[in-house]
Amino acid sequence: MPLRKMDVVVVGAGFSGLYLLHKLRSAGFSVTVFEKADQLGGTWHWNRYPGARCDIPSLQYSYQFDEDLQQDWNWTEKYSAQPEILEYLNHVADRFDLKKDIEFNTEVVAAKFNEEKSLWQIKTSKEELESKFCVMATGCLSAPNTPDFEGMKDYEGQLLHTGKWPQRPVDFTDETVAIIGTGSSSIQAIPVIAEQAKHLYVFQRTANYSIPSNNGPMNTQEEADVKSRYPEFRKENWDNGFGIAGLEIEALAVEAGEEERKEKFNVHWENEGLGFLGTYADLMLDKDANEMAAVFVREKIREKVKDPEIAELLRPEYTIGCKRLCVDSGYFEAFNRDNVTLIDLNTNPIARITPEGLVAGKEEYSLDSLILATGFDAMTGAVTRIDIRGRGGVSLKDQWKNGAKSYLGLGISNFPNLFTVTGPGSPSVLSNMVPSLELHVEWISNCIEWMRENKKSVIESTKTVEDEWMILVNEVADQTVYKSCKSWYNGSNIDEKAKEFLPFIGVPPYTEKITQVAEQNYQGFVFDKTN
Ligand code: N01
Repeated sequence: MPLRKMDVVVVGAGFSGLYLLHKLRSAGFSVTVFEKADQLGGTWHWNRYPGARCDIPSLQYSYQFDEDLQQDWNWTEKYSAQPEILEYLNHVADRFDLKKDIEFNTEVVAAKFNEEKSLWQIKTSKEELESKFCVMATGCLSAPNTPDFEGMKDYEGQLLHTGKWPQRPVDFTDETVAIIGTGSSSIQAIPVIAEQAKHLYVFQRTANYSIPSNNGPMNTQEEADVKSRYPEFRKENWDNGFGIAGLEIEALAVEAGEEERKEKFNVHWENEGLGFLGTYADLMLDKDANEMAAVFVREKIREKVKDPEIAELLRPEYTIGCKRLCVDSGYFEAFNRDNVTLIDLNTNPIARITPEGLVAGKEEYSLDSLILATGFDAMTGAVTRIDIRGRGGVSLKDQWKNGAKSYLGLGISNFPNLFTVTGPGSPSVLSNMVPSLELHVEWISNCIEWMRENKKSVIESTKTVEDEWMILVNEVADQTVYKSCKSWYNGSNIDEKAKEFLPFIGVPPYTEKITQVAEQNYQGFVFDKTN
């Protein structure tokens, strides 16, 4: 039987995949989205842990490609919770009739570029098919990192990962629960689980900085103001370094007086969440300025946590922001509860998981539920976990073994007609993800349309342009404090991964660059190279 053929295969039905489907289908291409889950949503489908919500205000963390959509949809909170974001994505899918072209429960397991036919041979969990283009809309934080603790497979209680949370309700009432990890997911989950569980043990390897979200019901006046000028509002946000509203682009902490600085930090602490890092323009550029912000937050932690020994353990020492900053609703306060215990893994390392619980230091913990909040193989994991083979049968996983290289986070040499949305080398995780992925979707869709109009069949990046681009990515990062600690931005959380800084810092210059590349007929890319 002949294989099914299509113009574009999209992998993943999250924010990116949905918009890709809408955009490419509207341009007249045949498109199928493959989604391994039984429903759409991507990140917002998998991350159903208690307390999961966005940490960029919903008026910004939402699509802007359709003015009627952004006018019609009403968010109920400043930072929406996971169920509401999932409802929004379902609304978008229904509104633009997307579900009919999404195949659920279908995992893309392999993709091989056939050089003779200039086609991608795609293997899913159900069939083989052919597609001219393949777009990886697989997300930056979607391949869970599951540490291989000794004895894990023998654990007999409930084992959960925040990034792969079950769809059924999980009730911790009367349970003894342990959570390993204190990143954003854990910081959101802990206050909620603490209210339910009989006892919660928090196993911390590295203390984290977190800013209060001061979340609450949507301020309808603010919403009306934004909606009255939505396009301008979006543009203003986009024009600053991280694509998020309210960031300072001029004033410097090192030039401000102590009182003035403290007051300004306080205003941002109380109102801006992640935007705390935008209190001054030099916080992520200058170590001294950064330390001023870090000292301010450490002092706040000390004020919030009643037990001075616990406060000390919760006090991060490294550069603020070089690990992804967290935003919380009552995280530090949760440690004032009698039913929450903090365990420092540096002095009490996990020796093994047992059938009943775990052993850390000299203590054995008997548990009903064990939660891994241990993060993701970020930015590359979702792509390299698929067996993708390009020219000459080269595997993407091998090509990226010593560091992921990509031209603009969009194209990879040896992998023709394959695009990544928010790939390594683009601002992605150091920007507001939704406008960033919209930018990429539009760029990719316009590129494929341009190829159709200009009778080009195959587009690919070259090693030279991607080497040059990744050098620039690192040179820009070298001018900041981002590389000064271990983080998933530089692969430090995954042992076997190259320790390379992957996001491009700076939304405006990046946007200008990719716009220019497109205007100059996709300068840097090669078309219809003879094999
Ligand atoms: O993962 P993380 P996350 N033994 O990697 C620890 C986004 N997000 O799921 O720091 C013991 O940040 C690890 O310790 P250390 C957001 O971008 C967004 O929380 O490596 N501990 C760390 O404490 C975020 O940054 C929202 O020493 C181990 C934790 O596990 C990203 O997703 C909400 C360990 C992992 O923290 C990832 O967040 C949630 C081990 N073997 C997440 N391995 C929004 O609000 C790891 N750890 C939109």
